[in-house]
Amino acid sequence: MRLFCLLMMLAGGTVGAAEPAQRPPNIVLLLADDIGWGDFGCYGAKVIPTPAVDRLAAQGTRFTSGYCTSATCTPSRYSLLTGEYAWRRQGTGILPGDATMIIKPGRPTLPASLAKLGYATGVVGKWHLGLGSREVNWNQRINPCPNEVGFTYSFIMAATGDRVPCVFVEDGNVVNLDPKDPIEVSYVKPFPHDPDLKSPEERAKLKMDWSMGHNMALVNGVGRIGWMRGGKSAIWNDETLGETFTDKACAFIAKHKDEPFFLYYAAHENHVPRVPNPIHRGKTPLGPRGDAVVAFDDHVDKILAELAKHGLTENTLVILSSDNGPVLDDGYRDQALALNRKAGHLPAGPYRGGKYSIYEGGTRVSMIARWPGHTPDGVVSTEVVSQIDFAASFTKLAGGDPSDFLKLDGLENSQVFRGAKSQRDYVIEQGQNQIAIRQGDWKYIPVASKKGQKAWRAGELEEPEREREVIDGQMEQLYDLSKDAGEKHNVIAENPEVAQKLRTILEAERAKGFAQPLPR
Ligand code: NG6
Ligand code: CA
Repeated sequence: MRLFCLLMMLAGGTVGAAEPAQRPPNIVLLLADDIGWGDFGCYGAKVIPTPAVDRLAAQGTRFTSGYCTSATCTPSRYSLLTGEYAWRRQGTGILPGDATMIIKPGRPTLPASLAKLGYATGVVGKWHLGLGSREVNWNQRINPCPNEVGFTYSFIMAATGDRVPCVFVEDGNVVNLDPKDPIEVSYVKPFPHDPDLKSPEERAKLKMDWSMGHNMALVNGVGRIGWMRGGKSAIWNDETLGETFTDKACAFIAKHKDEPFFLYYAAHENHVPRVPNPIHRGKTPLGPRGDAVVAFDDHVDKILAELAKHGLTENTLVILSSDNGPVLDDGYRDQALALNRKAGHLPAGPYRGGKYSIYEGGTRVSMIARWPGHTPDGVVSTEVVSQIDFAASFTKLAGGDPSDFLKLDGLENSQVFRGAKSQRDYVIEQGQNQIAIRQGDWKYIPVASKKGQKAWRAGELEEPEREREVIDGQMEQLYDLSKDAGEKHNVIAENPEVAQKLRTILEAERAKGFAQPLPR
């Protein structure tokens, strides 16, 4: 804020009288969890009512080639906040709930860059980038937490809803913790008296049964990954998680309405375990997964209403996207697979694969931008937009110098939100243990590592009729997305020059840094 005031004074403005139009735009990033390209009405969903997201799209620009950087959460969010592709670094895969922080304090990050420009920077929701620098003591202030890497405010869950500890952490402190009932967390072994959730008797008592993993700690009647004990008064309520995050997001907006702010609403509704609030239950024929998308839409509506209430709609760039593609059975028996089949709902739209996958469904996600008077409204754009460029682009929009983010992977692509052509020539997509490249109409996928092939086969559970091609992962693939959006016809034999061109770019990118140790 101080720097912003100074800049305003140098520019001849009077800080106290700053009209919203004179100040740099607020930026609100609404990042869904595991919501696919095809899950919103404006992207073609027929059985999920999403009026708020659809309205946002109608008031702004809806991109059909919007990308997150990775088909799972941790690497995707790492890239979003640092502007560096996660596959360049070891230790950026899906993290347990007791992992140490993988973004080193002092590194340039998107929030730190905006905070330096005087923005209030808040993260509310799912973190999943680790906390602390050694084994976390949940009963003291956790350091580093998001506040040490650029957020001026944080209200988060440490990892995911299916990982312990199931508590909120606000500015580094566990919320509602009773010091007489300290929290202990273990990802190695259960605590004495933990029930065995693999036994039929204990399974029968669960509120939602597990299908894979998720049979360690019992919290609120649901099995989780990892064990915890203590902290009873701090345990969250799964049904109202989304509402709690929304309330905190709205409170952040209200508190900072008179200064520029960046809000990263890291939604969690659609991630397992999907336990929607009863108010959203039954809103779709898809069971908890569809209802969770409705819940997300409802929370988006509330956040947008909060902006409007304070007269901030005009001077706020709202970006809506997702951290990775969709998944149906992600470890709990919530009927998603059967109900989606029955209703004919395609969560990744026309694209193949989903979460974990190297195919388009893994990383091509919703991408909507609204900034009245700047972003063309009611437009559908085919320009390529990637979350890898958010750090550079938002810094530029905030009036800063994006050069920290331009050294390796980021591009200053902010004009794409104003209707200009994208600066991005190609995107690199990351699946489980694999990277691929899309340039223009073409998508090139190299042979997968052994680990990557294994992950591929796991995907088979979900879409047997589409995933059964035996070549998957075991040979190079090239797809012409203009004719074959679903990546079904490998045309590498017919187009060796195209394949060679893309292979060369991808190899050059790998040569710039691949699986290097994290900066420590
Ligand atoms: C997987 C979990 C899945 C989910 C995912 C992370 C099992 C069997 N599967 O390992 O349930 O938690 O990790 O999702 O445990 S993400 O969106 O945060 O990347
Ligand atoms: Ca996710």
